[in-house]
Amino acid sequence: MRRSSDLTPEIAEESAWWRDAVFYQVYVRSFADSNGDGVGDLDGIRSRLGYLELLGVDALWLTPFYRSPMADHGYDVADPRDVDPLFGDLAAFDRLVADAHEHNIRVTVDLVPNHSSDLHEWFQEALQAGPGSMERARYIFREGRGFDGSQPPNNWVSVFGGPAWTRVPDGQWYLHLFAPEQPDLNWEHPEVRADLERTLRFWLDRGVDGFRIDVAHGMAKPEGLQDMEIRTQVPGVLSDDVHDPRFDNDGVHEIHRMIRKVMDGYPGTMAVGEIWVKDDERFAAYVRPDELHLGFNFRLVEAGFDADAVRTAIEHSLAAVALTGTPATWTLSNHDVVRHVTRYGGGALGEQRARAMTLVELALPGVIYLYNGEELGLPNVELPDWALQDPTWERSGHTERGRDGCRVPIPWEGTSPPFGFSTAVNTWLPQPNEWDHLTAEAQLEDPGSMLSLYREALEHRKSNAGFAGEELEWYGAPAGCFAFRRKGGGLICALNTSGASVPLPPGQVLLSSGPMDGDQLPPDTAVWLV
Ligand code: TEU
Repeated sequence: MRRSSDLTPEIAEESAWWRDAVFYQVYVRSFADSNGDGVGDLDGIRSRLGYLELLGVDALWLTPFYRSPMADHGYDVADPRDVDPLFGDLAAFDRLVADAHEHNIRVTVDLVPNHSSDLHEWFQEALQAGPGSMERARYIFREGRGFDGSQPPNNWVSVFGGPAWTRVPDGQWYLHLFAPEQPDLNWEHPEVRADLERTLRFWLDRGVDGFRIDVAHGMAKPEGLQDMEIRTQVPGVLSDDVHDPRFDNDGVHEIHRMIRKVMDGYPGTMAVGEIWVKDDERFAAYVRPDELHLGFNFRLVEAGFDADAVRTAIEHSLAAVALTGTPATWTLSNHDVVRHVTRYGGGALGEQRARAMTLVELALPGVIYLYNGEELGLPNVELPDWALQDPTWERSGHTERGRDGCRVPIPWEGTSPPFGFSTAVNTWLPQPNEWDHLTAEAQLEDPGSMLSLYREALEHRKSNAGFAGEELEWYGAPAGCFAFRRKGGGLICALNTSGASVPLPPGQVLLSSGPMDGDQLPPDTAVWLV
């Protein structure tokens, strides 16, 4: 296992490997199952490292694999320093890190500091200890409002629907911005901070190369816990500029400075924050030199398949980090949002547009995060009610179907479920029978497949001088289209979201997302030129 002394700060600075890295988000329970229980696990990931190397990714982001009752599929952590038996054990984790490094792939892991599981020993102690105890002080317990305390302490709602407070038998209420099984930790408490530092060092000492920080805009709460402005909340949409007191409170930056201080003792490691903050200046505060190395922004996820909307998302994202010296971080999908093949219309059109947007994303300067099977062109799945497990489904009174549709296990080979994901036919979420044409096996040798497009694009991005530099310049373009040029290396990327073919910009076609229309760029297509 590597110790922090393996790299000198100078080498580490040079090896700021993450600044143009391609990460692959492994949704652990849906990537590959090694023991036939129908759920993905750590040894399953290890068995597919050759595929990930062939795909051409530089690093992995593993979603939570820690001990958890799985009320929110692992984002309710009962022990942040142990592996849940569902996914293996610490020895399996160590094997995975060692083998990934052998394949020249780095490993980053999820960190869930905003809340714990309600089965975490601390929360169980808090329930036993009663009001005013130091055990309760590790969480956010308050007396209720109303003459008998029967009303929640404020009007905050949970991201998953319903109130953000749950009352315990002795009459106090505790805060949970997500599910009741995810009580928010009190970040004013020294033991909470000390425990996170312990967790950071525990995984860094096991050789991880970094972290993805869950709800990085959470943790700090406003002193008075004042009421929020209740607006209709569209799930998965960036909150607008009206400040939401539940998130993005200034106290959060001291927490990120503490995290960064620990990580600076492990040169060559990095942290990316999940930051659902729309205001560019407030977003930029998270990636200052003494805070996070990178910050997810979700503008590309939120933009529809429209050249103007995509250009605005790109310009906004670059502007947000321009003053910080931090590269932008791009993603089209993750485990919380509808897969982009479906977002762009589904079926053949959705696939065609997803191919185009992949070339746009991979042409951009900075860091890329690919999501669990997007390289196979997987769509969102309309799962039957009986299969739904996302807490959103229950907490929204069966009005929000939740995120399971983007989490269906990857199809690897064969012509019917479980498509090589597992030896168990009953996988934790059912795979559609018609995924037989989407398996990695069916696509690997097909030059026209989505998988081949990703492999070729990633190869060019890694090796072609056209991708040098961090700045873009925009060309004039017909309505519904755009073209930008990487000012450093000269690569040009053009996108046509209009309804008709348009003339190509000048240059030699390096790669296109679909067939050209003579010397014209057809609709729903993107092209790279050098
Ligand atoms: O999601 C965070 C999240 O959903 C909120 O930040 C919300 O989307 C945003 O504030 C809306 O404006 C993370 C994980 O990615 C997700 O899977 C977990 O369910 C959640 O945290 C709780 O840990």
